[in-house]
Amino acid sequence: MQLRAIFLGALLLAGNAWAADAAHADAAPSHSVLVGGAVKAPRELDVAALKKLVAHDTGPMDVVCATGAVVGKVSDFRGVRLTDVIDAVGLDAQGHKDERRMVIVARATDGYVVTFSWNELYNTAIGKDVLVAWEKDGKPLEPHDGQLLLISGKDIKTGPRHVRNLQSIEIVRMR
Ligand SMILES: Nc1nc2c(c(=O)[nH]1)N[C@H]1C(S)=C(S)[C@@H](COP(=O)(O)O)O[C@H]1N2
Ligand SMILES: [Mo]
Repeated sequence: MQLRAIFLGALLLAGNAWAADAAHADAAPSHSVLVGGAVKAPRELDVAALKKLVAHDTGPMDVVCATGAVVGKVSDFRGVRLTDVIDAVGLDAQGHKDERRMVIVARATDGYVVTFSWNELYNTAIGKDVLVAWEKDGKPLEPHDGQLLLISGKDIKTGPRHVRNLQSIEIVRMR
């Protein structure tokens, strides 16, 4: 009876480990972010290129799933503002009214996608805390996060726009 319980316990533990791995297994590790769409010229930036921009830290924050579950406690994400990344590449805006049409699409290697608007990034307080990050808790990201992730630190639920394995930023001009 006791042996059976131990065996079942071990099976459960192994199952959990497998499930945790499987949850991340679909995503290839990202190593750079391609910024394209309504920009002057598309550009691919890796960690070294991003480190040439001004770095910012989120400070302590929770990663909270849309369900409300706290899925991560982080003391710091370090990266650069998404607005600084877009500005470094150069938005292709035809006058100041054109910017308002822009939707910013962040995509991961596993096909996970989230969106921002130009106004949200450049014209609300949320924008200042949207980072393309290469460091978590003072260390390079874990392999399952890739080399780059995106985080929106001021979101109510921070999980949804915590994009592991960030691969591209596309600027879409709405018609
Ligand atoms: N690339 C990628 N990022 C993702 C997801 C995903 O499926 N793929 N899931 C999101 C969800 S639903 C949540 S709650 C958070 C949780 O972070 P974690 O998966 O690192 O625990 O990541 C988000 N980022
Ligand atoms: Mo989630």
